[in-house]
Amino acid sequence: MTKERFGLAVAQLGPIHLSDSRESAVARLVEMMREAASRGAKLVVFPELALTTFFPRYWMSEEDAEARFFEPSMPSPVTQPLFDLAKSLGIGFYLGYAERAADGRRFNTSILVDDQANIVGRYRKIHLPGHSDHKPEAPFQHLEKKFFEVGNDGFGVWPMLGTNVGQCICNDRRWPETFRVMSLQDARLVVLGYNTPSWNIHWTEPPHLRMFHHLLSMQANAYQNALWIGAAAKCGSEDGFHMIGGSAIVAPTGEIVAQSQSEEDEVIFAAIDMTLGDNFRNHVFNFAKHRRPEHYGLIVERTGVGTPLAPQVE
Ligand code: CDT
Repeated sequence: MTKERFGLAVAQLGPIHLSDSRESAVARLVEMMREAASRGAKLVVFPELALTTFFPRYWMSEEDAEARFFEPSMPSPVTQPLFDLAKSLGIGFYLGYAERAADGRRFNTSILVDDQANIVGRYRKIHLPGHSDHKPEAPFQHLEKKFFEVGNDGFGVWPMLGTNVGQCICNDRRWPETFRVMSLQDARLVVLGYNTPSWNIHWTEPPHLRMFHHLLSMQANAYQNALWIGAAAKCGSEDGFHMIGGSAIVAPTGEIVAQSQSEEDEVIFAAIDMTLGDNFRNHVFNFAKHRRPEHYGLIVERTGVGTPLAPQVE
């Protein structure tokens, strides 16, 4: 592998059922971390909420959810083997989990851990999808707005493993602002985990569009920000509730260089060229030269449509 190449692995998880223990989830992550390291990975990306089933699909009280699915510390006794193995193999990782903070607040969180098992970056999910009320008519719930607060750390980028790594979580990948805020901090690689149900409870959407929009979002954002993206699914049927796979490594060209083939535990790998984005960064997406922030004010002034339009020219 030449000096410029960065070994990136994405470790997709198949289903985690309600009855599965956190220990069994960690054992699966440990096994995939070993495989990632054996294939030359410097960093392995695990999914969103990787230690439990995707519990926001179930109606329950916040207290119940907290007792059953949240981590009050990280590393925790149950995740310590992951940190120990990362250190002994010299590999970094991204991990998503439900965080109960010291002040009692709850977040949908991910961390970046370096090859010495130090937590170097924490991200708390900002674009929380779903609802907070009970929808008994729906086939399942999507209660992220009930169980989690909106993240309060912003979108960060961390120097690690010889490059600049940004992180986000699932629904964030559909929003161009997520990636632009990170690319303005010189992110070269953005990693994320996701749990994307195959059915939309809010409107009828053919399942094939779920995969299309997932890949479209990442391909467009990788290209428009000249960065690499590594995205890890938790997928397959969790107790009868199906979620899409499609874990992928996407290049700054917008091309997919690796994609999972199953809906099970599966490691994908690419030796990625960290110079591949340079042409885009230096030319078509030379931000310093071509961006026009004086015309982008509405991006931060308006949440949505509804305030007055631009004055009409007579
Ligand atoms: N976990 C998560 O954020 N899931 C959402 C489902 C939203 S429905 C469009 C996602 O964006 O995949």
